[in-house]
Amino acid sequence: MESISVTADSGESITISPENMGDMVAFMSRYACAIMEVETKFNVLNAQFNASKSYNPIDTIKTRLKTPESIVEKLRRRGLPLTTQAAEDNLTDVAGVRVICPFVEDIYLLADYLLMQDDVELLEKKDYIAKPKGNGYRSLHLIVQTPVFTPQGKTLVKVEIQLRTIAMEFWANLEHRLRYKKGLDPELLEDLGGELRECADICESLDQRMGGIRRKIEATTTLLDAADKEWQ
Ligand code: 0O2
Repeated sequence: MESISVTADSGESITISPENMGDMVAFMSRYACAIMEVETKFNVLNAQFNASKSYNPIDTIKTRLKTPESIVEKLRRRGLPLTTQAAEDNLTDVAGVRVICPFVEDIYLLADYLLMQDDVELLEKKDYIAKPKGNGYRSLHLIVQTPVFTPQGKTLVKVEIQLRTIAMEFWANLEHRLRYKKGLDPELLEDLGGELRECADICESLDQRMGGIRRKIEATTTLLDAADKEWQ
């Protein structure tokens, strides 16, 4: 087997020798498996809510495994050794799971039920819904650790989970495009940033109003259900 070269967007590259290749493959595979574990946990929660309440708190789940190129870039940026051990010890976003929910309440409900599970350990929580970022970004971020069973035994693997509503996802995707757009006129960049800030407020107010409507519908449904039962 020949050495392979991994080149980051910045142009910097590292060469992975055949001896280290197995280590790299095992490393990536552990994170891919941790993504599967966490994604399954959310799918199971969604199925259980569907069975007990005829309601799906999850609209979509997206997953992403960081590429070796961006792992190298992040390690270099932080001045860390370019090793899988350094990545394991210092990077929390090699495995990413994004859960998109219809309503804000669903986000906290899912986070609570996930963290109740005894094989999920919360390492860090950033609530950008309670405290949005200056640019308007909102989402709930959890860094968790969960076991992955390999032929060599059990390893604990970190996964970054982002929970957000459909409106937050819509906003974040557009803002992400702006953030990575190269060569934009600074004045236009500032204008668009300002517009996005306003859109973030609109998204927040939309999430609140939609949640309010849903609560009213549910209260009515419960009353109607009770009335239906009386006539059976
Ligand atoms: P990408 O391209 O989506 O992967 P760290 O993750 O350790 O580097 P940080 O900034 O403390 O550092 O983590 P944080 O705030 O939890 O953000 C991690 C990820 O959340 C980001 O990953 C984005 O996916 C998302 N995010 C955070 N802030 C914003 C924001 O202002 N706008 C958008 N659109 N997304 C955001 P990456 O690696 O930055 O980007």
